[in-house]
Amino acid sequence: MSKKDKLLGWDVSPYTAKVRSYFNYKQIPYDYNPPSAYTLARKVQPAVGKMIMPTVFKSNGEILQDSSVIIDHYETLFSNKSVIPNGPNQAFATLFIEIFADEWLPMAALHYRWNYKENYDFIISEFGKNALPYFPAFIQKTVAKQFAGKMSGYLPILGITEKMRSHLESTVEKLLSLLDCHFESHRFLLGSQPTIGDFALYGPLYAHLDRDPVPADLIKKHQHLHNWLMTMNGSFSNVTGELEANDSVPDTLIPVLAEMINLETPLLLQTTSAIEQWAQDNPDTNKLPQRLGDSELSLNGKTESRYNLTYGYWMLQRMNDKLANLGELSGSIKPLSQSVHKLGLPIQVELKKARLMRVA
Ligand SMILES: N[C@@H](CCC(=O)N[C@@H](CS)C(=O)NCC(=O)O)C(=O)O
Repeated sequence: MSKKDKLLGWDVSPYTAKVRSYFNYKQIPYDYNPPSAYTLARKVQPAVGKMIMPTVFKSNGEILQDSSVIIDHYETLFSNKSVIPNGPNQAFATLFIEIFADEWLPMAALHYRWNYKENYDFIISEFGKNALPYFPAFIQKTVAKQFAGKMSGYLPILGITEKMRSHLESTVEKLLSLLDCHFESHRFLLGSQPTIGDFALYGPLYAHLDRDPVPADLIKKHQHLHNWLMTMNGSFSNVTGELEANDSVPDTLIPVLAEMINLETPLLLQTTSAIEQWAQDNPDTNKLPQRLGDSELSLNGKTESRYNLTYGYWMLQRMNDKLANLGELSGSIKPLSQSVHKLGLPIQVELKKARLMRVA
């Protein structure tokens, strides 16, 4: 019997791609196990609180969920080639990019997958063969449609309605061009070694935007970005370089980071304010709701209402905790980080069974 830890996830899942690429880079031995619907319902949900991926079932019986929790866990076990830099500027840059990739990019990932109808048959087939591997196609299809309905149902929850689509696309195109420009002169975000932001960014860019059939050239037309994606998709056997010296963040990454901060910080601000209010109103409750009312999404000056989701608060706290002992930010990162550092963290939370809990 295999003694390796098991990574449970599907190829269509961005957070699974994030962890898989990380494991490959760190040369962590693992088995890749796409979970069936039965495994998701009977093993994953009872263990981690939700039918969700990725999860890791360790050979010692431990079960881990949340891509960031998984990576943090293995960073303590495999401390060589750490994916979280020691310098505050580089740590801030890569951890914020992780937040952006995990929390903002799902809007783009879900939009391109579900609003381009040409993708539907492909995704239904992927969901079906993963969920019910030994069943006939017509049964796979029926079950897959239920998964599909749930996933596409996240679009309005995130504020991606008809009127926002073209603004989302132009925002994504701009970001991809900025990234392409960066990767023209740098192998990874922070030099010649990947960091956590690379893995997080790779997740949705690969698993949705590049892998889904349509739009076929969204990533591929950006040659340098596509080369980076291919490296992230491989074995990393020829990756031996280092981070930029002296905790510096490449000039070409500054506009990328600035754009990501401009897009994500207003959403985080609405989350932190709502949590502050919730904490005042509910002094005796520890379990935070997943949604605290609505917030406003703004793209190119067009606005739409969306759910004010609380999970991002935990990611922000996690970033702040990691930066706490690394020293002062400097150079062009310092002014960029100000709007992020202004975000208050009124309470301490922890992630338990896919829910945020106030730490007393
Ligand atoms: N923050 C989580 C997000 C995981 C997540 O949303 N996974 C998706 C697939 S990529 C999922 O399983 N969603 C099921 C659902 O939302 O019900 C992580 O980083 O692991």
